Amino acid sequence: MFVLILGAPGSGKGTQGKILAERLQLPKITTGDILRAAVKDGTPLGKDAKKFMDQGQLVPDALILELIKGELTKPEAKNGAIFDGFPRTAAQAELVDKVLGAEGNRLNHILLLDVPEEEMVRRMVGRAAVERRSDDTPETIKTRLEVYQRDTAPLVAHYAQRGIMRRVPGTGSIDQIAEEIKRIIGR
Ligand code: B4P
Repeated sequence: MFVLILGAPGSGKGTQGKILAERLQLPKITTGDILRAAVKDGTPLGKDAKKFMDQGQLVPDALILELIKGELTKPEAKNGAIFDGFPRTAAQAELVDKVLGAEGNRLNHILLLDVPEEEMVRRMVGRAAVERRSDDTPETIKTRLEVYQRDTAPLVAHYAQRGIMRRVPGTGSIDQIAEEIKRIIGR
């Protein structure tokens, strides 16, 4: 089963993706975590990506597409995975379909976490106080929300046409949202 969790920054993708992956016993592929690890390790990808991440911009597709392809073709993701943080652009969405399709697979569920902007900002500001992520500053949060509207929100219309996208109200407790996701997916 391949599940995509879609949503703006701070909508709870990472949080719900982790719960879902543990429950379904599937790997979770999170481009944000992979990129942050690359930055921490000082790899060439990390060095290139850091500039964009610190400004709240997307890391260019030229750097991301190979990374996604590599993750999707790992043996552990052969029978299913939870995708969190990608696709974020039309080119990434196209690649996901292509790589899954080559193995006779497809996205089975697309969950769109729907959260008002003020709440997302509140969460990211709260996280900044705890985790000190370099992109959780007020200025960068604003840019990330704008970039989401410009580059990623168009994917919502694209996926809605397939009839497998469900809007999940993303406010309420983490457990309530996880229960709603369980109800939608049916397991
Ligand atoms: P991400 O790591 O994907 O960051 P994000 O969009 O902020 O989501 P995240 O998963 O961290 O937060 P969540 O909503 O779960 O990306 C970071 C950067 O990496 C991007 O800006 C970009 O530069 C780059 N990048 C990543 N993927 C890319 C790609 N494919 N292409 C190009 N660039 C890419 O949670 C936010 C907070 O809310 C948490 O503190 C959480 O505890 C809290 N929370 C969650 N649910 C809650 C609830 N119900 N109630 C209260 N708080 C809640």
